[in-house]
Amino acid sequence: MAMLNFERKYRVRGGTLIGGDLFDYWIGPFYVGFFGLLSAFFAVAGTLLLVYGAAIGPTWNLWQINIAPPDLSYGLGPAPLHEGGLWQLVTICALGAFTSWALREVEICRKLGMGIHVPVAFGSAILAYATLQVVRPVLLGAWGHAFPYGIYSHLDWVSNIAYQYLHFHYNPAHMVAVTFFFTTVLALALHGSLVLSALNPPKGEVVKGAEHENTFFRDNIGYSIGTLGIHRFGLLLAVNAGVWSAICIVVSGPFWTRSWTDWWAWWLNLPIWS
Ligand code: UQ1
Repeated sequence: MAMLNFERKYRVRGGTLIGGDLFDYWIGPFYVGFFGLLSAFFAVAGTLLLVYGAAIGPTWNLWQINIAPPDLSYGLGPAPLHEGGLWQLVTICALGAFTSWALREVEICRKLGMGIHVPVAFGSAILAYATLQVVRPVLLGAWGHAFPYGIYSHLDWVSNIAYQYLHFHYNPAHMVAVTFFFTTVLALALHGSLVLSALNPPKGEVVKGAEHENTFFRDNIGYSIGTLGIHRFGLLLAVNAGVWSAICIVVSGPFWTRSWTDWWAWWLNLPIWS
């Protein structure tokens, strides 16, 4: 891909977190950096380990390939390669790739003199993954509590954990997380459609701007959050979806072991009913 002529101006030196100028270069359109190389290394290593796991497994059926965590009896110790050790290495590679990618984003932000909002937002997704695969298993005392790497197997894991708490949808933090996910989708649909409606008018009509966007929502619901505000609101919604996902799974087991329907007994037990 050819470098756009204005890009030269933005390909500035420095802003790296480690290594100085050593890896401060681009390959085609991509910034490399120390964390770019590290992220690529972990991604390739993790993928090869998954392919190896599939090769020693019983099937090449893409839906049924399964790289499982160690048995609960291994606790938090290292497991033999073919008995969950692969899963442990893949998890290290995944976390290495995700955090390196976030730090590469930070380096790009620093080069451009921008805020680090994008890597912080990505951080909420990394947090949710790390909570599922590391924090909760550590609190429960075994890697076997983490989910397996496989299309059907991870779905079965989710289903089984959900039934372990009878009705997972009664988990109040899960309710909050789901609400944030849906509200994120609503906000992006409203924002995307509003911007397209203003910038892509019917043939022959002049392009509209922020005044029209504000007026649409003032006419419609009596309030406009504004063109900067909608992006702050979207970030708040999306980050909270990740954070509440982490909360809803980390409380399940380490802090609440019974049915999530039982948790609501606090409501029935309020003294106001007697
Ligand atoms: C909005 O008010 C606004 O400001 C003009 C936008 O900016 C382009 C938007 O995209 C959206 C969706 C809204 C409406 C959102 C709320 C929360 C009132």
